[in-house]
Amino acid sequence: MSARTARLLLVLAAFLAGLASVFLIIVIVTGRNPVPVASASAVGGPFRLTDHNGRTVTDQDLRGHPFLVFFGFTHCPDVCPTTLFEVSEVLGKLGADAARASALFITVDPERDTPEQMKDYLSSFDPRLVGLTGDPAAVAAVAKAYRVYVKKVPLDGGDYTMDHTALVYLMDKDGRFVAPFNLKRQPEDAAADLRRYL
Ligand SMILES: [Cu+2]
Repeated sequence: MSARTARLLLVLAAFLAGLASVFLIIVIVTGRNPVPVASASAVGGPFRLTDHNGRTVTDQDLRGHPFLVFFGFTHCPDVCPTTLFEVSEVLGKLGADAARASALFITVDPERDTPEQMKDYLSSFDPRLVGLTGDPAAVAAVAKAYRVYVKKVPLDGGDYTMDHTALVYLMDKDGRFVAPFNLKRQPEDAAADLRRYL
């Protein structure tokens, strides 16, 4: 092997190693919040859960209004609070029109997220946000209907966290899935987008 070929191979090896590490980082980063792909009609469905005031809420109660749905949990370190803050900003920009739309925060951690815990947690966000919880089977069924990935991950010391899909779903007034709702834009733009479905 000539010195030149050896050097080329070395460069190639370094390049591939770099590529592999970049790929690994992408997998690790996205692996925390896998986004399942599903057709529109396959997202959403009937549910019966309990809101943060202890009242029963079903999908039928939401008919006639578009709504946003986000799945998460109150012990979430950053994705959930950031998303709920962004949704709060959109509700703020909707102003009075927010009365004709809903924004749901459905827990993926019913074990810890009791209605009281949800109420306490949501007090930091727009008061129009509705926290929903229920028995584990009911919550698992809703998560499944929305094609939400949920995984309990044990932490050192006996604690645990939840890996979960971090999409916000926009549902229309008939309860049909429209599209993932983009919050990475100006809140007034997101509000204008939501207003089109009122
Ligand atoms: Cu979260």
